Amino acid sequence: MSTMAAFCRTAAFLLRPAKALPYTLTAARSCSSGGQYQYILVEKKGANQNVGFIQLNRPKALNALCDGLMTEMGQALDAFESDSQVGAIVITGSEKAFAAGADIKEMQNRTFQECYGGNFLAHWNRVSTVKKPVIAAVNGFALGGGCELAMMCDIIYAGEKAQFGQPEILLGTIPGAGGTQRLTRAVGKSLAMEMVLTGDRISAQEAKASGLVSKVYPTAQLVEEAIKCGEKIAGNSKLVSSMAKEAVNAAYELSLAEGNRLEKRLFHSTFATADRKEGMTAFVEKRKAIFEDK
Ligand code: CO8
Repeated sequence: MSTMAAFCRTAAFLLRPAKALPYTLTAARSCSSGGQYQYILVEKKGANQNVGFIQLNRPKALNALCDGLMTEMGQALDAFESDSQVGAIVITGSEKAFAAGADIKEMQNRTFQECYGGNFLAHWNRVSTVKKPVIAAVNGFALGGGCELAMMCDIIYAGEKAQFGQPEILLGTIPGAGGTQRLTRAVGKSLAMEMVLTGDRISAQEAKASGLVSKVYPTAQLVEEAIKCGEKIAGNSKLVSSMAKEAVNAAYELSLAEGNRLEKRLFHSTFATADRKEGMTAFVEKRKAIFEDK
């Protein structure tokens, strides 16, 4: 760590307010990111301030995912990941657009050599490696990289006017951040093929029917509902939630036998936690469990 970075961290710690404020306002963010976020709004939500909240904030470009935005997204996720108060994260956009895709203007003149040599947009992957549960609250367009960003999250809630699509084919390219893989696993081969090969979009209702999203809400209610879901998750043991997330995600990677073996090991591991003991004891004593993430 550079001397300046170390100084910033120390100063941020000393200046830290007693009650956590939105990250956009804290000295910690100013130091570690070299200024306030430019492309996203970041704060903590919920009655207990235990839901990390990231709102994409490039309204004029319909939240097109430029490199700077995704870099900031990674920084915000890193901060929430190491914040012991935060037990779930919500990512949302605006009512018009969750995100209209990777930034086409930024990509327009790129060469193969630049993309391949520089591993173009590899850092997008950060969204899918967060250990804490992440909920996408999708209003409006979720197209191309926007749809892929939503699918990197663990749960997708949609506003009733949301539209999902992988229109890369219309630009002479194909999805590059998991669209062909995650969409196929979520909605099945026929619909995924149709979307990827035609560029046609599906509605929130179709997304719900096909299993891409778990709930559909009126537009204005969506974010509040996603935060409520985040609060519910954050009220459980954060340690055990991460284990549950790891186990469900393994279903995408492993054979049934390997997945069941991993699940069993993680299940056994919960017996090494104080939270497992507390959860079962609270049930027997007919009281609400108090989890301490231990
Ligand atoms: N990139 C850059 N700018 C965009 C994008 C985008 N993806 N989408 C919209 N904008 C800009 C427009 O250029 C316009 O800007 P300006 O006012 O300066 O001209 C502004 O946003 C508003 O857009 P529109 O005027 O087009 O708004 P409409 O309401 O008429 O249309 C649409 C909305 C239908 C969403 C339309 O904007 C559209 O089709 N956008 C492009 C959608 C698209 O093709 N997305 C896929 C992009 S490719 C991709 O995501 C690949 C991901 C690969 C990731 C790889 C990781 C390793």
